[in-house]
Amino acid sequence: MSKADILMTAPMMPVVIDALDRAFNLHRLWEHDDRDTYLSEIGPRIRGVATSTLYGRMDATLFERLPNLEIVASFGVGYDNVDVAEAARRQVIVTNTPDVLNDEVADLTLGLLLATLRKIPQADRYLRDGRWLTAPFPLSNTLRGRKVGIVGLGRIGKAIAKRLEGFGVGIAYHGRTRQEDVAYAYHPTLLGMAEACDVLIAITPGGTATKHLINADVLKALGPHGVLINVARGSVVDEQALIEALKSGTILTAGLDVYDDEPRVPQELIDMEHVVLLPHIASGSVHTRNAMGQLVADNLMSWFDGKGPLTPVSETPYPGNKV
Ligand code: NAP
Ligand code: 8YV
Repeated sequence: MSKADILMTAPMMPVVIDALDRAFNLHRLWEHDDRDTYLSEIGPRIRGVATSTLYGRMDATLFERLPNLEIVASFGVGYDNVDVAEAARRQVIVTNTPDVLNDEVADLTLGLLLATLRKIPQADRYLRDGRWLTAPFPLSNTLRGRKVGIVGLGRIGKAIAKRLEGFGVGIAYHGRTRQEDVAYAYHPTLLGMAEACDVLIAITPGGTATKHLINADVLKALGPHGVLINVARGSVVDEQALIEALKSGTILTAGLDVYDDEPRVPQELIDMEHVVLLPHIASGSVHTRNAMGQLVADNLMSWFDGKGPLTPVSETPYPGNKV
């Protein structure tokens, strides 16, 4: 039987490229300077796409060039890089990489929270600059006595909450629906939760539904002792309002892993000594990225073996899959 033609939109890890090279005719879009001519030539043959949240969007224009597309396997649990409405309209299945990254992202979130409050990167810089030789590092803020509000108590949000339990802090959550099987305090409004908490951790999907969910009003409600941790998507926070809030002392500090226009980060944030900025690394260990990559390959292989997708997203469900 002939192998299916798969398009990879940007370079992925060797685990994915090797697996797909073995099982399919793999076409590497990024190796072609004249993308338009290349797509005209191979587009009609393409039945599957492997794409990533890291590079470009799988948008309506690209769907248009792939008239026989059956499945898009996206690397990452968030899939705001894929126009899922367009995929659904064309009856194309979209898959993501849920669960295999929950613990890694939750570990990093706790690390970022502690780094932000206890000023771990600043203390490291202090020692390297030789400043310890003249005076001890100034005392820091604390996690002690705080109440943490999780914005989005999903798979990763729950893994974060479980870790927070070990730190002995209060835990609350906000989402569109109350979850009957969890004991944490539910806040039907984000404003209400921000008023009741002094740490917010954002871990929702990106996209239009959550755009600027955390805005100037929410930051004001969080207050001058408040800390924002964003490991969701840059779009979830009004970045300009956050910069203003950090400058004016409306909130105390922030720890960010994600930004509006990655990999570009506003100079105003970079210039602030009291915030902690990470380059979108929450799932970025070799172990977890390999597991995510394997799931991309497994979704495509399962589909072309006639066994259906393993992890289709809810907007493009597949009979027999529980999404
Ligand atoms: P999930 O299981 O689908 O959980 C998403 C949560 O967000 C749900 O609890 C949902 O609750 C809530 N939510 C959705 N829309 C909302 C809205 N409009 N307002 C308030 N809450 C909303 O997803 P997950 O696997 O935990 O992943 C969550 C997200 O984390 C991903 O989509 C991605 O954007 C981000 N992420 C980032 C990194 C990183 O490297 N920084 C890594 C992994 C994931 P309701 O349905 O009740 O509203
Ligand atoms: C990855 C992520 O950094 O899974 C997600 O939604 O944001 C991260 O795990 C990203 O997907 C890499 O492309």
